[in-house]
Amino acid sequence: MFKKILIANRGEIALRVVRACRELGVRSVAVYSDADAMAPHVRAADEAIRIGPPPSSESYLLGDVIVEAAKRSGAQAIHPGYGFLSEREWFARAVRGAGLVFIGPSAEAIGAVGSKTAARELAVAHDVPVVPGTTQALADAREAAAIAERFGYPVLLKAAAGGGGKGMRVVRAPAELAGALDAARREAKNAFGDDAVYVEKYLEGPRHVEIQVLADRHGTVLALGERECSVQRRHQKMIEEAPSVAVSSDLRRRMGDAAVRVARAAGYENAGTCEFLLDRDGRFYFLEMNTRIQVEHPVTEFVTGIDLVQWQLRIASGEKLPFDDAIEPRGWAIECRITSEDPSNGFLPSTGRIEHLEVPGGPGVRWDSGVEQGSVVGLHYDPMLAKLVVWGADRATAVARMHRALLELRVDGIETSRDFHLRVMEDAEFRKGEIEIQWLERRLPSLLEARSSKEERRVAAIVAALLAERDRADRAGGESRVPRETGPAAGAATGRPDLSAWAQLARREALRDS
Ligand code: MV4
Repeated sequence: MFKKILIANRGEIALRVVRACRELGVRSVAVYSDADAMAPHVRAADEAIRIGPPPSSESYLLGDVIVEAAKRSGAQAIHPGYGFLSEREWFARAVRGAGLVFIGPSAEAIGAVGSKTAARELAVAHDVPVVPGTTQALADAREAAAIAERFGYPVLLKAAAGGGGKGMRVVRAPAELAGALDAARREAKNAFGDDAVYVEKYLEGPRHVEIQVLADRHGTVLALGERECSVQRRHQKMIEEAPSVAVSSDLRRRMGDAAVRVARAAGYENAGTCEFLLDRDGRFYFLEMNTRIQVEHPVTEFVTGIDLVQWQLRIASGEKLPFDDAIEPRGWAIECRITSEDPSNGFLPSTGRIEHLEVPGGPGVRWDSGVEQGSVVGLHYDPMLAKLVVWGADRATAVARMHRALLELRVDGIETSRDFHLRVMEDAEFRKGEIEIQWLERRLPSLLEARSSKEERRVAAIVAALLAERDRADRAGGESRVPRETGPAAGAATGRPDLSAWAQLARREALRDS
């Protein structure tokens, strides 16, 4: 095992890697930008090195600076986390070139599945189903029309270099094709510097299901089951779970075999994920392979009992995977991504200081966070503050536990996605597992106007009771135990806080039937 590694990331994933290091007796070196000088991941690591000013482009994305920091610190390996440099082929090569170990797949394996069309061709060559379509870049609208005719409308134009839904256009009729092709090309050119676009048949309302893979350098490639990631908005996942209600043992085995074939064909080593679309008839289609540890890896850890980040380090140091059989999930895990976004305001990023933080705990609860009370949340990095992950014996138990854990969570000072997640946990369709990739966007309006959660009503009832107590005390001419200075500043002019607006709201909320 390594004696010391450098973690080329920040926030919750950097802290997650520090924890794995400590359990393995490996020394950890954090890197940080000026915005993160006091961050939890920096204090948690054994050593820390400043790499630049707050913008990622001048800090966490500077591969050379990070490799230099690793060499200077005496680290033997670099863990890239997710995002930033984690899937850059050139970075994996630069790390190796500096005589260090990249904790992830080889540069060649990243290259083999890095482009959408390359991964698609690899899959086809190894009997892994893909959505019907082509891989060749379209020459012009005439060729696009001919191919669309062959597969039938609706079709989806996709950027070959694509990712995150950029350069994608649904085309429902021939008349829309030329315009959509221009738009897809322009977007692809802007985002990836490559305007190659190809055609697939468009699938309506599939689920997004992915398979976790672990591969060592001794020829063992394992599929560790699926994650259901359909609850997403604009290609940002909000909630993930393992297993998926839509995946039987038999389907799990077939999807796992397909993922293992892709990983083997790519010469894959370390942790990776194969993404699939799963249609209503249980047919699955390979989309792409992610060559990093993913945000949602804890749900797989909960249901398999396997520490994926520890295994990333073990594999990179040459250990052999000791498991060989197909692993069946035990129980159910759900993750909510707690972000500094305001769901009632179009998910606008919210910034400021976390004035007060109460973190959930108790049975089956995991809180992976890169922030703490007092942290200042700005706009330089991803809005994900923390991942709240729970485990339960079955899905209903896990949903109830997530609801309870969200009730325990309190973040003051910035807006977060917490209330939105509470409402999803209360939603009848979600509770039945009736979700697909368009579910959230379709249901968002009704989720946001859903009546306030039970907890809000409880708080309101308490406020109403306190106010009633004060009114009684006023009438009796006595001194109330409810202090007046806790009210809003509305009464500043009179010197007496005016609580009437709160009182009205509280009574209305408290009188709603539960
Ligand atoms: C699709 C599709 C429907 N039909 N391909 C979106 C990003 C990229 N990774 C692939 N994506 C999709 N490809 C065909 N032929 C629908 C999506 C899609 C999607 C996929 C996974 C997770 C979220 C999604 C949200 C919208 C569309």
